[in-house]
Amino acid sequence: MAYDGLRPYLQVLEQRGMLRWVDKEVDKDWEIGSVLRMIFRGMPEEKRYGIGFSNIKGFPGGRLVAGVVAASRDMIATAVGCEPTLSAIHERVIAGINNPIEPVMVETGPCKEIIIKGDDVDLNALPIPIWTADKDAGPYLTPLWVTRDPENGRRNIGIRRCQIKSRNTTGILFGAPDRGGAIHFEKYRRMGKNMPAAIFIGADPVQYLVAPSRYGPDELAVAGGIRGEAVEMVKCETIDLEVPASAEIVIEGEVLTNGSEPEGPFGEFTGYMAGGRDGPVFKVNCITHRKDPIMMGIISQFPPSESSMIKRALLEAGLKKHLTHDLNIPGISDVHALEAGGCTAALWISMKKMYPGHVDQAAFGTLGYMGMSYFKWIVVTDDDIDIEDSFMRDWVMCWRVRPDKDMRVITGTASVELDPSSLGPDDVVGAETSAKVIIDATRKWDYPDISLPPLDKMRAVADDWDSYGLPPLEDLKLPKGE
Ligand SMILES: Cc1cc2nc3c(=O)[nH]c(=O)nc-3n(C[C@H](O)[C@H](O)[C@H](O)COP(=O)(O)O)c2cc1C
Ligand SMILES: [Mn+2]
Repeated sequence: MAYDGLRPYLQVLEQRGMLRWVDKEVDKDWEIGSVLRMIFRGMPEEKRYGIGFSNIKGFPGGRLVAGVVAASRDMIATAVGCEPTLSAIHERVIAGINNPIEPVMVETGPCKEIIIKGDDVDLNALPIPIWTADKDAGPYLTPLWVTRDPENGRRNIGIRRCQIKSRNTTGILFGAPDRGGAIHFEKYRRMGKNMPAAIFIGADPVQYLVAPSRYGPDELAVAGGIRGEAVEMVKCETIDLEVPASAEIVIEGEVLTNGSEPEGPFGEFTGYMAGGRDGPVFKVNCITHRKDPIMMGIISQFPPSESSMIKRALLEAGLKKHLTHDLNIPGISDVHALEAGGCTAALWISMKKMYPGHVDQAAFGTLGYMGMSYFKWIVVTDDDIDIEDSFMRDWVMCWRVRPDKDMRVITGTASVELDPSSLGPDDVVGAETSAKVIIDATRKWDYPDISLPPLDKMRAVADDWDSYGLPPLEDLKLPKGE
């Protein structure tokens, strides 16, 4: 069943104990971000929930929700409508990529209930929080940006941070020049034109989940494929773009291609504060919203976070599909992007190695798909290893890798400015470079058997554990195998 916007989805989350409302008055400039942080610092993944704030100081009647897209795997499964396992999520996403459903245009929708134009536009009327108190340059949205390629007309959506600067201006961060939105901006800049852009906030959660990924076709068509129903779109008021009809809030305008203003710093998904240099300005011409709009944010900053959770599930799915279906690489068993790296710095692949070059094919295929700024570390190991298990990953690094032969460093590659190791203290943005390490952690010959009792014997004992009169086993880990 597809959710027709944010509200029916929030109802389901609430019914399942995955959304709690806070009635206590909270200060959006320090408190909301700090309360939300506790979701990721104070409880195990399976217990996490999203939070709604209904009493925001200075915003009578205002509401804000965050952590409602990807606080946990169960929540992502609720959003895409599948069983709460990572493999079911991957399957659902891959089915959506393979069977996209194009969005459809409708005349109007709830996002047009209130229309504010010209001098009446005031971003400060919206309860937009400061996420990392005392450190961020100001309030930030984490919205979905819609732009169109000026050459081929293709639409793109992507999540980008958006610093509120005045009643009608914001910043935008193009963190990597190889992304869809950044390429659009560069094309407009070369044409000497400003880039029309629309932001939407508070939509069907699937739209938030697909936006940070790189699926090829229009992400909204992929969202349609995942939901099993087309996303309904309406025309913007002031620009030639379309936005989802059921969005809570839409902000229309243009990103100026001449001139820039200071942007940031902002607490980033890497775990560091980042930015605090010049960046483009988004000039807002029109805001449309529902009568009592619900503000929505994504918890990013230090991992783990909603940002790392989204990227993990959705990016892994796209990568698996790319390696297996598009590049036709045999034997790929699993891929796992590490949340400590915000799911963009370190990747593990497990596979059944079959021929010389097979490991490289998987590693370089990954770099080609993700763009060269992603994944500094790629480790490829055999399919007997559960790469979800951090102890097994450490074991593989200790006993399946010979450092002088199995590790390859590729120097001078692209990177992102958000990675402080990519820039010296005096380097200018754009000068960042980094390196890739590809580790072949597969067995290079017929390595000895592992020193555990045979699997069938361990299973027999585990199955009959009660008979030994011992307390129950906890977190039993058996090797992968038949
Ligand atoms: C919560 C969140 C915030 C993000 N903020 C930014 C950002 O400010 N700038 C950026 O370049 N990418 C950001 N990203 C990553 C982009 O969404 C990602 O690179 C995506 O590919 C961009 O879309 P595009 O390729 O369609 O342009 C963010 C991702 C998430 C999940
Ligand atoms: Mn995109």
